[in-house]
Amino acid sequence: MPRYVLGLDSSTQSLSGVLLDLDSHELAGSWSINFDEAFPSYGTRHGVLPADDPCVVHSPPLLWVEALDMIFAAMVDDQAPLGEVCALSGSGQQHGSVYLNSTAEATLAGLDPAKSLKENLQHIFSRPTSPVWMDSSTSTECREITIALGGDTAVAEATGSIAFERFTGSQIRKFFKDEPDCYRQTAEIALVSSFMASILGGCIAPIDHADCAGMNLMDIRSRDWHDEALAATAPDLARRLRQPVPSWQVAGNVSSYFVSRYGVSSEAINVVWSGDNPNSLVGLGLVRPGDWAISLGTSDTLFGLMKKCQVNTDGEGHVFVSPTGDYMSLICFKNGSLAREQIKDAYGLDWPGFADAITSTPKGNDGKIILPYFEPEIVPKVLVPGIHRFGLAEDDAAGNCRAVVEAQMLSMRIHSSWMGQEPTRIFATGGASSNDAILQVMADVHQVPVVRISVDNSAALGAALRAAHAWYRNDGDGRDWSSVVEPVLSGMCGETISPDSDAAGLYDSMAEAYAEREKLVRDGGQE
Ligand code: ADP
Ligand code: XUL
Repeated sequence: MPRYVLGLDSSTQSLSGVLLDLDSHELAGSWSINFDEAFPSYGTRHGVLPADDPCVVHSPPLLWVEALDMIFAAMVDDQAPLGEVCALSGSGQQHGSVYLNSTAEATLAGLDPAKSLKENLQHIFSRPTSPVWMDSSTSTECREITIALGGDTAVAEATGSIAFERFTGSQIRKFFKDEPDCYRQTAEIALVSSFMASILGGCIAPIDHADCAGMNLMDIRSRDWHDEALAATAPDLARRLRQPVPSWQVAGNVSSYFVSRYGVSSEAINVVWSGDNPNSLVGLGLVRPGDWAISLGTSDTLFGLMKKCQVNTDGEGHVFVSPTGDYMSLICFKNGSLAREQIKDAYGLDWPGFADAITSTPKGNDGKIILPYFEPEIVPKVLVPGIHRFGLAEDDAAGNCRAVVEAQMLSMRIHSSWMGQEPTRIFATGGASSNDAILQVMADVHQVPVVRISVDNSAALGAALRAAHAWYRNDGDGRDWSSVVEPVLSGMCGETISPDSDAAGLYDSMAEAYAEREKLVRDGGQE
């Protein structure tokens, strides 16, 4: 009998699902529900509620509940083989939190298949909205937590990241301060991931180590709640949180609600959900230390698997636990495609023209450098936008094209060194990864092979692969991570771009030169 695993992805704007055939290693179907389009009555825009204060960004969790019914109904409409699903798991947008009252546990255990999930669950919330990762209204609370724990370095060493506004700890603190009565009525605090897993399993599902690392509340090394962080956040917090668990933990079987209503196999195991970035790590096949991915999207994001826990105390990156049980980094560079596009457009080029310009110029660009902060930059932290050229004329079109891409790759190299782990290979994904010239610069600057990979929804696929891994593990089949992910992902990998080893020394010196220029600009010096 064929066996399938289901991976769901509850993201900011949509709920998606992929069904993976474990025997053929092929995708058997994919579905997606766009929140704004499917549920206009909630009034969300791009999945979040409009607010007077632009720093306050919440979503209604009941919308996610309704979407879960809708996606299962869509799968049934398409005659997806839900009766042959042996395991399921999911991905939630990281950091967002859901607040449940004391009726939640019993209500989840007694879901009535004759009613919709919305009808079943509408009274379980102690807070009708959930702050999500786009919320930046908690600077005061971040400061309070940081002071209580002894400064940025102490918070990062303890929890894997300095206190960030979108991380769950400061969000919980703000809720406790602003709405103490509602906080008092909160029996359980879930992340988006554990909330959705709780519905699927019909019980309160624990938070997995990987997503838990985005809360500023877990001891990143012991993977238990950090008592002082809990105390600095809100009173009696420990009793509102379950013990965090490894990402391969099975949270029971799927709830009978989904068995009766949608025909999901009653034997299907519900593997704890995780955050979108940890899931994407697996969905892109990063299961060995030294495996990195660089996503060249609107912003550029670098994430990598690390064996050892190294933290960054300057706020330039995060350390999460990886779903494999190792660690992972996440670093976000804002001026990604945004900057490449500005340069391309400034010289009237299209993408092939931009690529030709890069290949027509020498590696290292004869020492010409640009610092392309078209927008304020996250890494390194640059608040005032500005374009800074060194030895590079503004009318040198080709020089500027190479300079912007070299700058981005050098910046990634410099600002990932805190990981203490060199990459052994880099998977390139996102819109700009179709550009060979850009990937060649990436390979040359990092001096490792770059593999182009194209995965439609790496978070949902990662969730399906985690479900598969947990299912094999549960079944006594000692299959390692590589043998779970590689048969599925090999078909999604394109060609490998090899580094030019002759350019190694050149980029070592250029990294130093670039870092000096960056320091000069950040210190307010002149080019
Ligand atoms: P996101 O998911 O972050 O919105 P994508 O991963 O879809 O973004 O990437 C979109 C970006 O890819 C576009 O903004 C564009 O600048 C860039 N892009 C598309 N094609 C190319 C190309 N051939 N070379 C370089 N960049 C490209
Ligand atoms: C990561 C972050 C986002 C969210 C939503 O720290 O805030 O990537 O996970 O995608």
